[in-house]
Amino acid sequence: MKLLLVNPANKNRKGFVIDPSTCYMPIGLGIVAALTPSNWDVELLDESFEEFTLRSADVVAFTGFTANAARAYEIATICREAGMHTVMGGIHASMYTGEVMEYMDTVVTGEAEGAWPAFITDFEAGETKRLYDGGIVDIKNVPRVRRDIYKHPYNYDLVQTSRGCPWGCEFCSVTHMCGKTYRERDVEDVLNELEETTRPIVFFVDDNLVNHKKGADERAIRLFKGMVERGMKKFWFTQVALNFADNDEVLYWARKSGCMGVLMGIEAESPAALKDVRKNLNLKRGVDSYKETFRKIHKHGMGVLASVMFGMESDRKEDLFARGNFIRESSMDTYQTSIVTPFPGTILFDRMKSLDRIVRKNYPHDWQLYDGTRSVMNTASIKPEEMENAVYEIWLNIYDKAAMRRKMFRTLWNTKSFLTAYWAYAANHNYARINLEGVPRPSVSGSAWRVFRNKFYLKFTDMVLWIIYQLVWTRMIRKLAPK
Ligand code: B12
Ligand code: SF4
Repeated sequence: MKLLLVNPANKNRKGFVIDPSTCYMPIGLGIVAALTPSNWDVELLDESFEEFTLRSADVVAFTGFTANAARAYEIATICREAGMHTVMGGIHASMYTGEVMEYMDTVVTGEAEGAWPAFITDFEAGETKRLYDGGIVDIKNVPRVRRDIYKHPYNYDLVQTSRGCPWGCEFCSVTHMCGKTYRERDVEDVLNELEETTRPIVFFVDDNLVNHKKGADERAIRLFKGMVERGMKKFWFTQVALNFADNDEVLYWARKSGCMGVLMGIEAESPAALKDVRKNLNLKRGVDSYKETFRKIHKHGMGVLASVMFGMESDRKEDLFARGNFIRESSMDTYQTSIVTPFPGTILFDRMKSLDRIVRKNYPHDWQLYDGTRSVMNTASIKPEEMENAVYEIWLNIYDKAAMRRKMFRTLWNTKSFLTAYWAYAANHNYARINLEGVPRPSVSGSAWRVFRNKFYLKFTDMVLWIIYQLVWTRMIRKLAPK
């Protein structure tokens, strides 16, 4: 039997597939592969690297973010016509199941561990069902990701150490999809899986690696110490919340084990905007706590990758620009920015739907716009087109080459780490490429002297960065890669 795993890519968003540093391995499919009996032949086709072409298989199984759903349906239609059995699982299939059933022979909701073995048994017996629900499984039953399927040149290895989040922010699907309870994998098992990874950089895809459960700090320290004790020479980054900076020992071991930086859901600098999206985690600590949190992380040599959103209910146009200024002026090192989007399965989606505020709803076609770079709903005072224009202007400003370079020098000053500064700078470039769909251009307007100075400054720092890249970064990554 042959199983073809497909990670579909939204063809209208080049930014996400511009180069390997913006493409991530779909580890949900690596788990599906691990759950598939060894007598099956398994192949992964990741459209981030390679466009789909028809090939033979008994089962074609898709994963998919909402933004990629329409593309999955396109490919599934071709495969069904060729007589193959199509299945879809993952976030969109779990949150908008009815629609997915129209395009697939079988739909799997929830976690693969709870459903895939039953699907395989039924398929082999020739009696598959239309729907399987994997639910939320006991974390002990999660197998290690089957990594031999990843043949494409991914820059990072993805590893998940926990699932679930109780906070239920309005724009986020995690609480609905992964449950309200933090489920943590055994640290030794995670360390063993880390030893199977082959790339020098690891991304821990937990929603909060150091969560709010009792004992979370100790668990994190055990994990980081374990990496050091086992001599793993990895660099890593992950997602955390403001509490990450509370414990100096966590910060110390995080850095010692190779942490370059952490992604934090900052979302906004204004309490009103945080209240709009129910970001209670940040409201509880207060927006004034950001500065000190960033300082503590910097003190240990790590960078802050802040996730920031535009287009909350109370945002007026001037508030969007004020948020842009906050990004530039605050000491955050990298910024992942997006427009608030009502993803299916979120509280926001249900609220906007009941208020009839969603304007881009010609589904499945319009799902392509649901990737955080487009505005798909009316907020209290801003229409989608106006929102997109304003945010694009902000992007040109914050992802301007000189602005990113200034940030890089500030990161260097704050963290005293070349590596962190370079990582933060490269990550900003990635977000610039994703949002602006290309390499950011330097802004060179103003007086003749200003233009000359800016051009000289950019040329000079381009050269310095090229030397650092060649002499330090590339060499180090090569040295860390397994022989
Ligand atoms: C890591 C991650 C990323 C990585 C991508 C990694 C990758 N290649 O998949 C990066 C950083 C690139 C990313 C980007 C974005 N992300 Co993201 N991301 C995540 C995160 C934190 C973890 C995903 C993960 O790998 N989990 C671990 C694996 C094991 O879980 P899984 O994929 O869900 O798979 C399990 C089940 O779903 C199921 N399953 C999955 N596929 C299949 C297939 C079959 C056949 C079967 C049977 C089962 C099955 O079984 C698996 C094992 O239990 C999730 C949050 C979360 N906790 O889910 C958000 C999440 C998926 N991201 C989200 C969003 C919105 C985005 C962005 C739009 C953000 C932005 N503005 O830039 C972009 C979109 C990228 C794109 N290409 O379009 C949303 C998706 C909402 C939606 N409905 O689409 C999520 C849910 C977070 C949220 N806020 O709600 N993301
Ligand atoms: S945004 Fe973060 S804290 Fe809020 S529900 Fe999602 S994962 Fe939890």
